[in-house]
Amino acid sequence: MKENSNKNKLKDFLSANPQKWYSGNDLAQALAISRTAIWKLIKQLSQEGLEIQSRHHLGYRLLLSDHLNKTWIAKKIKKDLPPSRLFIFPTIDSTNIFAKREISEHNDRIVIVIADRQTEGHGRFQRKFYSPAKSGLYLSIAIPLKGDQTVSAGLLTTATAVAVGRSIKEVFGVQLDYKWVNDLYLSERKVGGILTEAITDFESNSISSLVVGIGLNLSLDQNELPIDLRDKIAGIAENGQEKRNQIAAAVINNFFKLFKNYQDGRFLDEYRKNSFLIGRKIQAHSGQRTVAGTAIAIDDQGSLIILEENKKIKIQSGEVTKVDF
Ligand code: BT5
Repeated sequence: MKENSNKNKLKDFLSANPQKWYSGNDLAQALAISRTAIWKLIKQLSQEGLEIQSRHHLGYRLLLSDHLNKTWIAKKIKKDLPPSRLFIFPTIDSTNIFAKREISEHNDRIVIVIADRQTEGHGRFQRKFYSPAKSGLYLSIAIPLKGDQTVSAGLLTTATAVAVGRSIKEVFGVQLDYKWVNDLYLSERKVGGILTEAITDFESNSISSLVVGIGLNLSLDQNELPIDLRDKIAGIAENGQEKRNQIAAAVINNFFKLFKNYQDGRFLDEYRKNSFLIGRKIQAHSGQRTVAGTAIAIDDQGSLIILEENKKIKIQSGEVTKVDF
């Protein structure tokens, strides 16, 4: 039992400053145990999959690689974030499913959930979202709403896209393209998507919470991809998965920064600037309706405006199914 708690203490200690070297002596002092005990614990932690490097004159350090690091992410999430609970899983059915369940049971705090792999990752209309291990970031944020808070789905999804775009720019130095409304592209390949869902309170018939799911391919093995996705999707960077922790923290911080005032739509210019639909001939579906024409604008509610035979048509929800490049 004691050994277990020392093991967790050591894990937390190393995780608080990944990449930093600690001598065996420093660690022994910090945990008030012997250097031999430290050595044994390091061995155990390594066997459990934690990447700990050891060097003769330097000591030990935790590598901040593709291992999702809860302590590190929690530390990087800005202190002014609303009260939240953070969950990290090696494998889960779907982070959106988990977040929905958690927020339905405890509607008092935000739920943030990240997984290394999803077995039932999905997009809109229950379409499968390919979510293999050690490749991407699968993250959901569930937010309880106060009775009088209104929701604008178009603005929430576009704001989330901008939050992800800013994060990718910060960490990888590249700018994503947005394909209205929830798709994230890089060099004409889809590299991620957003799934926003609302939970309705049956009695008051109002939205009690929101769930925003973000799936990002950080690096994908093209040879492993399902055939139907091979020419369509890609990863953001070679070895991109090594920056998963940074990306996770950046996405969470940027999301909440925008979420505070997302309904003012001030971020929309950034979305428009990086939308690759404007000016292109497209086909879109909204409910039963198909619209074909030129995408001419994204309005102040995040709706897509299409010029079809000289008539301006506004699409509030739906999706673009064809784009002429
Ligand atoms: C989306 O749906 O693109 C939103 C995906 C949201 C996934 C996140 S992951 C965390 C959270 N938990 C979940 O279960 N979901 C969210 P949609 O626009 O419907 O696009 C789905 C289509 O994207 C599929 O039919 C494929 O064509 C394509 N696709 C599948 N896997 C993909 C991947 N890994 N990367 C890019 N495109 C993919």
